[in-house]
Amino acid sequence: MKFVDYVTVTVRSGRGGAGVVSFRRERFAPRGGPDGGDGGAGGSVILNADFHLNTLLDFRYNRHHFAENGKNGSGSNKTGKDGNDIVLRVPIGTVIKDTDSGDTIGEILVDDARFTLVEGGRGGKGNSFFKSSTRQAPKFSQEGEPSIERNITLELKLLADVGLVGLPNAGKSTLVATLSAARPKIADYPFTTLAPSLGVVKVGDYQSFVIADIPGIIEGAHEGKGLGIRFLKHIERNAVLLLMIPVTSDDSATEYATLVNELESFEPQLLEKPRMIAITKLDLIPTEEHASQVDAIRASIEDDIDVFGISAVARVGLEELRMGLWARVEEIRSFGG
Ligand SMILES: Nc1nc2c(ncn2[C@@H]2O[C@H](COP(=O)(O)OP(=O)(O)OP(=O)(O)O)[C@@H](O)[C@H]2O)c(=O)[nH]1
Ligand SMILES: [Mg+2]
Repeated sequence: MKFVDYVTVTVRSGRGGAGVVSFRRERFAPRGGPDGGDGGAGGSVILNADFHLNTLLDFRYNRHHFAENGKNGSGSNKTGKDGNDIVLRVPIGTVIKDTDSGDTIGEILVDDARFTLVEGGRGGKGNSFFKSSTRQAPKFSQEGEPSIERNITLELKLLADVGLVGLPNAGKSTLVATLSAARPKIADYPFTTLAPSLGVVKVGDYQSFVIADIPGIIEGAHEGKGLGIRFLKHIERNAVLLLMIPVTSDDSATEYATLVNELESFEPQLLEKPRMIAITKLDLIPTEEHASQVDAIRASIEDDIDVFGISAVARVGLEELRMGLWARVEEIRSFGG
């Protein structure tokens, strides 16, 4: 399955129905007053945020979204039926652009937010609308407004404070499942996670930060191998990257260098984000070796950054990691990184 975080669609509003020219017919008054009804409004195409969603994949298979036209009015002052709107569900964090101008026209930030892409055309007025004291029998009516067509690009930008970076199987999803109420899929094969998802990590009673589970990153990711790295550019600018390396790695310093190199080759600015390291799966080595092993890895890594030892399964080091991430997130929130 291919994950989609970027899609272009064509949307079209419904045209307004026409107003009509009609005159009342009564049994004893062959030519009554004007009674042509108005046309109905055309349907709009509207985006609606849904927090359950985390991909734009559905749009890949369905690129044309044309709302219904309004129906024409009819005699006896009957207004035509409005065309139905099309409501497209999108994940939170979707950025909306006009494809042809390249301008950003909106952003979906909260659940249930709505954004109208193209407004349905208004219905035209029937001839009864144009009746006045000086014009008793207007013989004209209005057309409905035409439909509007627009090419729209949707881009998913994750709003996360912390992005998890690691080779497949590093334990990213397990950490998200342990720290938050999110329940990403976890399995002992690579590329279990195919699309990013978010989890909210609580800090005390009133505060929280958002952690993004991302597909694994592999060597060559910046050239398009694997899935994960392309999502990083959609993460909020001021996010902390948590690089995750299992304690069982043959060579954690090299694994760290690989991850850093992929980040840099893909987008040098990613290295300007603050980063930290979590050595995962500590339960796979004896407890008495935890501290010394983490120290040894810390010493082998050239950068001077925070290194946390954790086991999501045995619940080791999670509080320290949570508070360490929070301290950084808070700093960035108050001082903008
Ligand atoms: N022993 C042990 N196993 C763990 C721990 N954390 C994760 N695992 C196991 O490691 C395997 C991979 O875990 P995931 O959380 O799916 O790894 P991931 O980094 O999200 O992997 P991808 O989504 O494929 O990139 C699973 O079998 C987990 O049960 C841990 O703390 N200890
Ligand atoms: Mg995963």
